Amino acid sequence: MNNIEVCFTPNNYSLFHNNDSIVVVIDILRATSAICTALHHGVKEIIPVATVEEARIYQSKGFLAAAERNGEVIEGFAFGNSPFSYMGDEVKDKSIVLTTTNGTQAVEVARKAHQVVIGSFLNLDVLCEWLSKQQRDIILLCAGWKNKFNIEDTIFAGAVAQKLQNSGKFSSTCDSAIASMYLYERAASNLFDFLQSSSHRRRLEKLHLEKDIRYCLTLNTAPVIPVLSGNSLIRL
Ligand code: 3SL
Repeated sequence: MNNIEVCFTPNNYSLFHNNDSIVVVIDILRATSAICTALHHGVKEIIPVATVEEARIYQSKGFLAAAERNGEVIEGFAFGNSPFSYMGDEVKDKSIVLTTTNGTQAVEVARKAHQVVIGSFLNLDVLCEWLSKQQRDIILLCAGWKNKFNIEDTIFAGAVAQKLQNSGKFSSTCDSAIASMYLYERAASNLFDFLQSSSHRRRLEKLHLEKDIRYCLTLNTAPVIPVLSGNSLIRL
């Protein structure tokens, strides 16, 4: 029986790290949803970087680069974090450097794990099916918001934890995993409504990004598993 744990914020990750575990990085609104969308729509690789400065260095070497902070595109970059920016012919077969407020920071802290994969509602079933065959402990790492807890990442962690437990191959004595599953059970029938008063839904709505929120909460529309290979996230 393998173990599932949920880490609510990147700054707690050192308490969970284990060289043998698979880490699933989760930033539902919107980084990990954008990454799944990109690889599903034919982007060759996403190179996640922690800082805008690193993204600018890649950009100066000719890379296509995307940068977001606080939900907005940083001046001088082609685009930010909207999944809709990663669907067209202009990004197909391209390598894209990406930095975001929380999602790419979470990838950074997990780099030394046995394997790092990306989770979102857009790849929920295919991800769970793959995880259930790996015979490894799983850490579900929520990107949160600037190292604070957030609801949407936790709900997704609960969805994965519940599916893995139902496979009969995993168990959990981790209170954050148990709490995540309770939250998912309450939210599952209408994710968008459940998030009505959540901080990031409100933040993105102020930026007129309701369409992005609704898309990021759809199930299984980008059924790929992005995996960290060297410095790049590629399709498994
Ligand atoms: O924090 C992140 O990585 C982003 O997903 C935040 S936002 O949705 O672009 O505001």
